[in-house]
Amino acid sequence: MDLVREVLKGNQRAIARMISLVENEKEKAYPYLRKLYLSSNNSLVIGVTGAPGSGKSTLIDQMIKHFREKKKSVGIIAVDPTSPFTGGAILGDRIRMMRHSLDNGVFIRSMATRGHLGGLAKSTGEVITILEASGKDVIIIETVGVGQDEVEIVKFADLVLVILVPGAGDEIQTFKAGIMEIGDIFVINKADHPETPNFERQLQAILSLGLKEKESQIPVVKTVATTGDGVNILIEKILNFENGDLQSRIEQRRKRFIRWMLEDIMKEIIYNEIRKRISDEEFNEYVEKIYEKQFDPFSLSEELIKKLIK
Ligand SMILES: Nc1nc2c(ncn2[C@@H]2O[C@H](COP(=O)(O)OP(=O)(O)OP(=O)(O)O)[C@@H](O)[C@H]2O)c(=O)[nH]1
Ligand SMILES: [Mg+2]
Repeated sequence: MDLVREVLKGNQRAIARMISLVENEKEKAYPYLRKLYLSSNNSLVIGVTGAPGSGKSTLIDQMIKHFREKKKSVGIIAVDPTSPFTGGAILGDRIRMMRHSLDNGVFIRSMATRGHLGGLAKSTGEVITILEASGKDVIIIETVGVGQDEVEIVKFADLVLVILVPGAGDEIQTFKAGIMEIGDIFVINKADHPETPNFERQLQAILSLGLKEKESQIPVVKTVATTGDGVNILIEKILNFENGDLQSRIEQRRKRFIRWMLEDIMKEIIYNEIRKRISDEEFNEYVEKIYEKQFDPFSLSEELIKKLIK
């Protein structure tokens, strides 16, 4: 199978194979990624973040339905930051969105962060590239917004939805400042909860505090993901965002994403080149020597890189 051609055609199996290649043998994936990158169009990348159990997956499932009705194809990446402990959650996400799995215009993939620094699933950038190349109009990244690290992920999205639930008033007060800052649209999900009006007032008050003069109010949308109530309004806001005067912001974000990807790829290549020159045995010896304080890791890394450059 010509992997590149099939991915570009949107062949589901080819997309899955390409992603596995990226996850398991990144170096082998580079030749494909080069071609895919240049053939990819710009998808709208939406980050969805919020506390565990706030209804992200249920909401995304509803969003998929609406985008499909508008004939937009959708790719979903569910990033799981603490994979060994929430394996069940991944399964839950899959099941929740399963009804779309026979639809050729929907591709769903769960990814574990595998302890990568920054909490970012190690290959999220590449997976976005693959999904863009496959012609997906919209790409949705689901991530649990528990800490600063996880928040990093959605920074690479064009648009970030922060999902909150009513009755979490204390949570709002102590909410990681970062998560409040990155939200482009705030969603109060589980709006069937009686505390909703009260919670909305609190949220609006906090959001308006952070506003600079002349800045327009950040949109707040109420949804009940289990029934789909309010999701049409959310979709409208998202599409307004894309078509509105926020193009320059999206451009800035995309350049930031490229910058990050470039750094990540360069690190990966340098590390791989060094590892090609050192056996596992030798590597373990270095670890031992650093442990015994015969070496420090800083000088050793520098030395290895210098050797490589020569
Ligand atoms: N009452 C009510 N329940 C909801 C709503 N949305 C989601 N739920 C329920 O909340 C639970 C968690 O939903 P998920 O969609 O799995 O939440 P999540 O944020 O994806 O969870 P994690 O991925 O584990 O962080 C499920 O039992 C849903 O049925 C809602 O609007 N109202
Ligand atoms: Mg989920």
